[in-house]
Amino acid sequence: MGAPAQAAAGLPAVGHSLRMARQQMGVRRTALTLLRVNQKDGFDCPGCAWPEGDQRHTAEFCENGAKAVAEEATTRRVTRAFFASHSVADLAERSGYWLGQQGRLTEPMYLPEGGERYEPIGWEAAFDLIAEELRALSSPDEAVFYTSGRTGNEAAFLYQLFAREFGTNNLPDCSNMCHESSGSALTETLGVGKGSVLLEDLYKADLIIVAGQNPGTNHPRMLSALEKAKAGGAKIITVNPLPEAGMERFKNPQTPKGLAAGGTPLTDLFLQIRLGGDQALFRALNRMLLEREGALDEQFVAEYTHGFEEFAKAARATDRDETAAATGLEHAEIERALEMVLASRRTVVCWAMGLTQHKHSVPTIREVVNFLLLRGNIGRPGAGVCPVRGHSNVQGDRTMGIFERPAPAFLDALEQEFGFAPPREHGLDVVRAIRAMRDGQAKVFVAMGGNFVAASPDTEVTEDAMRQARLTVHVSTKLNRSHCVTGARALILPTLGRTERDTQRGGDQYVTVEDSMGMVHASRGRLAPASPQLLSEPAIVARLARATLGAGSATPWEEFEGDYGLIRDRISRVIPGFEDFNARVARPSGFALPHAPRDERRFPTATGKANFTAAPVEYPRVPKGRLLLQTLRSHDQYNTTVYGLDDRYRGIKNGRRVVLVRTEDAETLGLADGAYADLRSEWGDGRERVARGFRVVHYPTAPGCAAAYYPETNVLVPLDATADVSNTPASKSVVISLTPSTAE
Ligand SMILES: Nc1nc2c(c(=O)[nH]1)N[C@H]1C(S)=C(S)[C@@H](COP(=O)(O)OP(=O)(O)OC[C@H]3O[C@@H](n4cnc5c(=O)[nH]c(N)nc54)[C@H](O)[C@@H]3O)O[C@H]1N2
Ligand SMILES: Nc1nc2c(c(=O)[nH]1)N[C@H]1C(S)=C(S)[C@@H](COP(=O)(O)OP(=O)(O)OC[C@H]3O[C@@H](n4cnc5c(=O)[nH]c(N)nc54)[C@H](O)[C@@H]3O)O[C@H]1N2
Ligand SMILES: [Mo]
Repeated sequence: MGAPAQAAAGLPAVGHSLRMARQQMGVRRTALTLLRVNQKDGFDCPGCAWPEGDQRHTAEFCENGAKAVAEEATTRRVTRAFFASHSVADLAERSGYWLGQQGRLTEPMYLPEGGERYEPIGWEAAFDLIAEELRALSSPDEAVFYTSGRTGNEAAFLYQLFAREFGTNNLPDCSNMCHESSGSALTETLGVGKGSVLLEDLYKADLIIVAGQNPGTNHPRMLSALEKAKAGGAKIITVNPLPEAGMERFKNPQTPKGLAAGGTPLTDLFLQIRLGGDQALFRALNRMLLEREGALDEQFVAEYTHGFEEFAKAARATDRDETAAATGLEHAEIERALEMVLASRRTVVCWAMGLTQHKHSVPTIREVVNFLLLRGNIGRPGAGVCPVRGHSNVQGDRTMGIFERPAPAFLDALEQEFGFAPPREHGLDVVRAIRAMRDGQAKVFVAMGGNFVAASPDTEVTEDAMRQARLTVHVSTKLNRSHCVTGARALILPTLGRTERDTQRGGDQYVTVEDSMGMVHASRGRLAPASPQLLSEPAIVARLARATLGAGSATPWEEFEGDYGLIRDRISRVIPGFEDFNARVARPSGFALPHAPRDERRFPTATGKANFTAAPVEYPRVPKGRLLLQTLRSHDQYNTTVYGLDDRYRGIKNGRRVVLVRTEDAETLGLADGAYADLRSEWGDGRERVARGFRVVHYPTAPGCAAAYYPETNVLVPLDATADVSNTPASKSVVISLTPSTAE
């Protein structure tokens, strides 16, 4: 443990990324690969969903993007000999970090019922086996088709098409655990469940509020955008229980000044809020705006919105004591924020998991919308909502129909185009899928990427649920925990990554992705595949569909596999905004999807207007002697993939079992800096949830709050502790007790 860093990026970041890349790929491959990241003729960085913009640097990637690329383009390999020498029981004892370090998967592997190790299996035998299990189900709804957000648009479209032709809407995805609360809140209030700003809008903004997000680690290229916005005169308010290095100062590795000097201070006002206090904060700001003469954009409110009176009544009733209790902020701090809000004509609010993973996340994000509506900050250049997405194509997957609650219009379009009747009942999301497996109602689990058992809440419950399944199938690039905790039978289907050349009958293929701001563009891999036996994701889905649906399907699966352009033709006829898809995506920068509120101040909601909402203010109540725990990412991981054991910006080295607690709180509990403690979750359903042997780190987080890394702390997040409406696990507000213990 050392002192937390005061600045992010700069030369150390360049050094770290190159060292990590060299260890995995060697010098030549490192240079060839990294120079292709996010270039117009290259591949989309598998790191995050932050957009590229039109002017690109030769090195258009960040430290963590380089790690994501190195993780995939590694020259290490997992072969059949590896599986022969490691039983599944042996693998289940290993850490996620160790599993990932073994390298790329190279051929399909099968774990037979009662078997101790995975054995090689041919592709056709693997598809026949899945088809046989699927057809044996008493209802298609006994199958679950999960997706993680790296899957390209073409594979995602085919995957949902297959699931629906098979007969189910059971299409849970990582979004259910991620930005589902944003989608729910934005669809209801603005009519579109996506962000309303483009990169240019950030540069035009007067004020950018970054709430519940750690871009220095999770979206490092966003720091360059914030730096540029500041150069154009924008102010930045950061709302976070933790002082995060990236938001303090940024040393841009793309500029000589950034490399040499102290970098740019980004945050003008830091509001160190309590976990879960954001709805109260925005409500308080809204009340103050209502009280201030001339603060509202009255014309906008009158012309474009609905529900103002009811909202204003609720907001005027806001109580100062409640705001203080919920946020932990001084009234004067909120007043300073208010002055900055009033000085701004164009305001953007950016957020990520700090706002989406609480019980009251949906009303929190609705309150952000109220805040922006009051001053007409939707559908104006330089203003809007900016939920910053995680996985590089998570937004695109949803656009392609990966959703357990598809809109009727989408299903109508599928029916029209493909001539079958898609199921209309809603399917299972992540939490409901776990319950269904636990209760024996879902029996086959297929995952298009991801690491379901490690990413999902309530690890023990989820792992037991997985073991109840008849068959679990994972389409993966790397080994992970989900391959070790399986149903009665299991398959690992190895697939191509973004960086790799994808050659089909119709020649070399590219795929397309959509970034966090609704820009769609092509992604082309150049590296030779990690093994000649890999199949692409579209090929895997197409072959699985043929094996399962057989002559019963009129869909030309084989042709789709040979030429992804044919898939894009179909997408262009089913999904609005993709007209003339093949031609438009051939342009070097791709194209922007339409967004009615942003483009024309049109709000396709139930009322036809932008909706103000008036929910009661909620915030987590923590019993005396307990802390509120958030589970978050270190600087050296990508979700469940651990790159290394350091969290450089937070000053933590060589260990992940740590819990960050404010000094005064730790001392009250009798826990010295560096002491060991057990974390016990308090949910009250009689089940013990403990994470043992964590080191306590005295750290300047907000009072009463604690932080520890995910996925290790998913054992503490109860399956039933979810956000209202969106059903997202509340992994940023877990009530815990901390008791002294010893190292595990
Ligand atoms: N290198 C790297 N990049 C990634 C990922 C990765 O794991 N590694 N993951 C990707 C994915 S899928 C996602 S979704 C994104 C995640 O990106 P983030 O949302 O930035 O990820 P977290 O680490 O969960 O950080 C949550 C941040 O919100 C703050 N926070 C927590 N609770 C609250 C709260 O109640 N109020 C406020 N105001 N702040 C709060 C935390 O202190 C922290 O700074 O990153 C994506 N990019
Ligand atoms: N407690 C807690 N839990 C959380 C969160 C939290 O903040 N706290 N965050 C949640 C969030 S925001 C998310 S998005 C989820 C993430 O949940 P997931 O998306 O399920 O998890 P990842 O760790 O991103 O998945 C990594 C695996 O994906 C596979 N993979 C990588 N690239 C590819 C590819 O190109 N194709 C295929 N087929 N497979 C590939 C590799 O095998 C790798 O092991 O976790 C959620 N869980
Ligand atoms: Mo995410």
